[in-house]
Amino acid sequence: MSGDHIATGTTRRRVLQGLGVGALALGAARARAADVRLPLPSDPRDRQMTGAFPQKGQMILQRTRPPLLETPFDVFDQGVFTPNERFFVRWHWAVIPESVDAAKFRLAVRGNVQRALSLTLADVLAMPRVELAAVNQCSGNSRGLFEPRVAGAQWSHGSMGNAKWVGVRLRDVLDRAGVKAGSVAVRFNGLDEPVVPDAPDFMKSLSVDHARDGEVMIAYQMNGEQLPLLNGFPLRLIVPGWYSTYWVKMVTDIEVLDAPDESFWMKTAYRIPDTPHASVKPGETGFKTVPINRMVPRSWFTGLASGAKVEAGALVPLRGIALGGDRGVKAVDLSTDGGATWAAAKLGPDEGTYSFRRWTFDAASAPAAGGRLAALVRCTNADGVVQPMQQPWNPNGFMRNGVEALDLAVA
Ligand SMILES: Nc1nc2c(c(=O)[nH]1)N[C@H]1C(S)=C(S)[C@@H](COP(=O)(O)O)O[C@H]1N2
Ligand SMILES: [Mo]
Repeated sequence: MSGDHIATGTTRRRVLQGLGVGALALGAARARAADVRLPLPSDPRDRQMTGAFPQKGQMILQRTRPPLLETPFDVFDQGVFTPNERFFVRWHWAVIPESVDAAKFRLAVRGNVQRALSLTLADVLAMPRVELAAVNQCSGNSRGLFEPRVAGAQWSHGSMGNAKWVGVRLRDVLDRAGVKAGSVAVRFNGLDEPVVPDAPDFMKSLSVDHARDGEVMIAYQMNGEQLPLLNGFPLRLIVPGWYSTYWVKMVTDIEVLDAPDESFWMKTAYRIPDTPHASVKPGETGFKTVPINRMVPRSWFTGLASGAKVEAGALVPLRGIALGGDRGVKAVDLSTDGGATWAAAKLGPDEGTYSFRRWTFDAASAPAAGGRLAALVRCTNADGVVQPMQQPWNPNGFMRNGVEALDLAVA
């Protein structure tokens, strides 16, 4: 069990100190000028960087309370796995425990089951262990690029991250409790709480079949370490291929339901238009909605950002990362003629269906006469689903996955 050891005392002290330091540093940060300009279509684009949050390195500060921390995009150029200290952070409510006592922590499994359980961390660690690489992507990743602009956190592309998760199958935990016939959904709740008592506690649910598919897991390790507190220490749900709204952090309560989950975060929030690409026209109303669910393919340029200068006549190597969504990456293609023709990029090692995949493209030619070098990147997943040329739009700013462009200045 040593590899799975979850520290108790040290985590608690470190976290408490960290939040204290954070509050001071944030006070100082307010007086500072902006550190970073996000590639958003309209202002405000400027953000401050912060190193003030416990177990986190330099992050883009999107909001202080509750913390919304974005991963600086250059991190995605450094490797397909996102280091824990640079992994993005998003919480809905500000009442988040500043520490979790691993010895006292319990995971309850209850509701429509044969035996209600109250598991210690040691109980969980003693169960068969599984490992899986998977991208955790916020439904609103890249929301700040929506045109026309929509309300909500104005993320650039950094509310996503990829990690190797180690934990136990949710199915094994549910089987231990014995899901009763007639169950329809399984609901997950974490230790965080709303600031005001009548606000809806953050909870999400999955269908019983999905919860028992053998891939959904309860993770206690992220990239070989215990989870950072802000990413859900000590346990979080991993729902491979689905948006991270379902990846409930600090999960402490699992309830098997014999009726559909009618609570706020399923019935009202996190719903998408039931249309192709979850897209509607700005101003359109009266469309049917469904809970957000599977991720769709995406791809990004890393290393070079729009606006960078390259030499006239140069051969410019391009590289980046891709994500297949709920299926693996089948192909990544590049176009330098606005999408008229496409050429295949080389794919890097396959780290698993739900992981980021590195891609490289030997070289695009910068025009000898100068001007611009514009490139497009497009991912096709193993189901043949292709990124659309046009960016989808919906009023919540969810599921951006249109083809992204790199626009270089040639001189
Ligand atoms: N307990 C709890 N889990 C949660 C949330 C939350 O507010 N509370 N937010 C969800 C959403 S919308 C996102 S984007 C991810 C963010 O995961 P991260 O902070 O580890 O990057 O956590 C998910 N799990
Ligand atoms: Mo999210």
